[in-house]
Amino acid sequence: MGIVDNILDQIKNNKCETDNVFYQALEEVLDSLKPVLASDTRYARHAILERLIVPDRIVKFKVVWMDDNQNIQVNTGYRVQFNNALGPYKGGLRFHPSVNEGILKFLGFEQIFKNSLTGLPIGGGKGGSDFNPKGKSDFEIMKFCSAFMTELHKYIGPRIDVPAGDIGVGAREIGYLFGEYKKITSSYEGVLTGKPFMFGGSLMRPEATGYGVVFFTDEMLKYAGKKLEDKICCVSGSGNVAIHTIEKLYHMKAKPVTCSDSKGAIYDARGIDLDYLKELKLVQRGSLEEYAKTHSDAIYTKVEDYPTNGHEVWQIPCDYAFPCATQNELTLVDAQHLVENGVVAVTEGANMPSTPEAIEYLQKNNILFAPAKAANAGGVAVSEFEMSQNASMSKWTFEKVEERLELTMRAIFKRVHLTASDYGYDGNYIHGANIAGFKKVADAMITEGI
Ligand code: NDP
Ligand code: 2IT
Repeated sequence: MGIVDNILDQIKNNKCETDNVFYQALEEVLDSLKPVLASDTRYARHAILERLIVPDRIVKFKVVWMDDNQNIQVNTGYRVQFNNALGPYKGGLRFHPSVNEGILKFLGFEQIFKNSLTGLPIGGGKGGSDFNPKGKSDFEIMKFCSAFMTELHKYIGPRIDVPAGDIGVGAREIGYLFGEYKKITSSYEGVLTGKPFMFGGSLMRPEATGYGVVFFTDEMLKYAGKKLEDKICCVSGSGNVAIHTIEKLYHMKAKPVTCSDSKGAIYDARGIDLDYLKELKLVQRGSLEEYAKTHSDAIYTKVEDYPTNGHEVWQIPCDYAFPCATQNELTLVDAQHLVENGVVAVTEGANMPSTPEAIEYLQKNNILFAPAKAANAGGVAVSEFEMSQNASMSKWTFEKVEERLELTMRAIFKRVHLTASDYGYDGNYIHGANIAGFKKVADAMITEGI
């Protein structure tokens, strides 16, 4: 039995149920690394895998806050500081009732390799809470964020750990978190990214993940002699990543025809009405059901219990598919529908949105597949640009940020493509991303000693 199988076996025997997604992420990365470990014995000698799969630390804390009815509420907060070989821990905060340690370990683990792929000096981390922002007043969001930061501030800092947004955490939440950090520490510093522009946020951070997803796809398609122009695209989700993926697809003259939320999916054959979608989801924080009421040609399908159900988006014939909502939302059945309907490429905007069975099926059918840790790295890349701007007390223009984001995403594609080829995995961008991301972190760990 090889080292990888040994490690996976040990973890499998000891894992609890919430570790399922973490194990899924581990299994994929470690599988990719087999040839690297076989050809370079330094990694085994320095026990790199054994060290890499255990977070440096997990901070877990109680968050007590008062709701608008003056009831006291108790939630759990976490920060998983996974690996800082390449730079300060860096990664988002997720506020969603499903959040637990296993989900944050999976996200933190993925973040190590994603951040390494950007070529920027950032390590991997993730955090969040089981707090549900849905239906809460602005004041309640503020109270929760303040209470969360009362504990979190002890563990973060611009050279220690720099959180940002993720599901349920956008500029509003980051603003309240920053305000509380400043109050407690009396320090005005770039300790969070995704801040509103007026107090240190980078231009284009809100758009960065979605725009980056499309730049990456464009580069991948170019290599394959294909293009985005005039092509039908199916996108899932209707949050930060989905909306800005749709926006950049329009810039590239493609036609996005779907989006979804936790309650249902929209198919608008004329192309998603982006201005309306932004107003509905980002300003009013409403449900997509409203879209169908105001767009008589659009088809709305109600969904119970997303993402266990809710696969309508993947039944619409399209050239390119962009899962941008949450983990494991694109299953084997969805992959079968996509292939039957002639899909050419799938790009992951969300983190680990495709199940292993779906990926295997897509790859067997020669569908171009762009894995999340490479394709959605644009968000964290612009977060690092925000850290740079904060450190030098400067502001970059929109054009400068976009130019650097585009260069970064196209460079990530090339690195992933070349690495896949170097290891005999031509066109397998999962292996390419895992190996390229790993090698930089592992080499740094060796050089830094134990
Ligand atoms: P948002 O909170 O802005 O949007 C999430 C979207 O997914 C919403 O439309 C939400 O529906 C929908 N959704 C449906 N089901 C679920 C579910 N079970 N759990 C969570 N959301 C669900 O999040 P983001 O757009 O920021 O994040 C989407 C994905 O992209 C996540 O996987 C995240 O980790 C990843 N990502 C985010 C980055 C960022 O910069 N924000 C960077 C890189 C990756 P509803 O509107 O009903 O809530
Ligand atoms: O998954 C991700 O890359 C993010 N949520 C963004 C992290 C960041 O630090 O900007």
